[in-house]
Amino acid sequence: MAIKNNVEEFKARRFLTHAMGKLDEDTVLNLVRQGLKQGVDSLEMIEEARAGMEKVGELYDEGVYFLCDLMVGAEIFTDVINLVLKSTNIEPVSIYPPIIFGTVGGDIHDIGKNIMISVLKSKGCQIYDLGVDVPEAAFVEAVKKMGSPVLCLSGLITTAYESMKKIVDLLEKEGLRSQVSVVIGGLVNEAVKNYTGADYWVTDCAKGSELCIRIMHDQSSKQAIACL
Ligand code: B12
Repeated sequence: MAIKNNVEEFKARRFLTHAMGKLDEDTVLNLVRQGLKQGVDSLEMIEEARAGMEKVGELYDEGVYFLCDLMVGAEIFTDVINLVLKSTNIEPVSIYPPIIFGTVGGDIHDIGKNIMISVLKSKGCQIYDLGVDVPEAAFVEAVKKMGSPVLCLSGLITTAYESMKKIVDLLEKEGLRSQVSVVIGGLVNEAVKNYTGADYWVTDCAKGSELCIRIMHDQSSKQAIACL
């Protein structure tokens, strides 16, 4: 039965963010199990846990947490994702070319990338995952080879922005820019989008998957019209 009472629902969500921020693994996993049983939306739970990870990052910044704590956070978050994904069981069946995805050069953060990929797969998309710390040219080669209308770049450290910009410049140089929409995610915002020359920025996996599917759909409609 879904949580009916708004106040209770609100409290449960705050608890998840709070427990994640405190790296309280048992509480986090129990809240997620309970949420799954009660029919709470999986993507919303992921977002609540992600907000807790932001807190972990802030405490690391303030010198309260250390690198090992970031790693513990990453492990708990991965357990959350595994729990949530066990409850969705959809095989990818896509009529579109694969979406190209990767964490850009110099950056090894991949939790967000992997979540986005799992969500997209659960919605029937095919993904070509280039992994982490991917050189700029590899993204451009993949766009050329696969003819995908969507290129997804993940980046969480400031140096990642330079790499994203180089990828967009390289796409331009190779004459591929107009055929592919560049979507960036991770620690990004409007200013980063403008700096890098990307088309869209996203920090929410539900919005990210809707956006990618919409782009693929629009692109294929355009191609169909061009063939008439
Ligand atoms: C976990 C973590 C780590 C783990 C990463 C494990 C892993 N396998 O990814 C470890 C411990 C390895 C790590 C290492 C480092 N980290 Co770190 N890390 C974090 C932390 C706490 C959480 C990141 C995370 O996983 N969040 C949860 C995920 C789900 O959120 P997300 O990535 O934003 O993804 C969501 C959306 O953005 C979206 N998304 C993500 N990508 C994309 C792409 C597309 C196309 C779309 C549509 C959507 C999308 O999908 C997700 C949906 O929920 C952040 C703090 C923070 N505020 O984010 C610091 C943080 C990113 N790390 C930081 C730093 C400094 C480092 C290190 C340099 C530390 C060091 N001294 O070595 C190294 C970096 C090494 C490198 N070269 O990359 C800084 C970066 C600061 C900066 N501005 O440059 C942060 C912000 C911490 C801080 N406040 O100081 N880190």
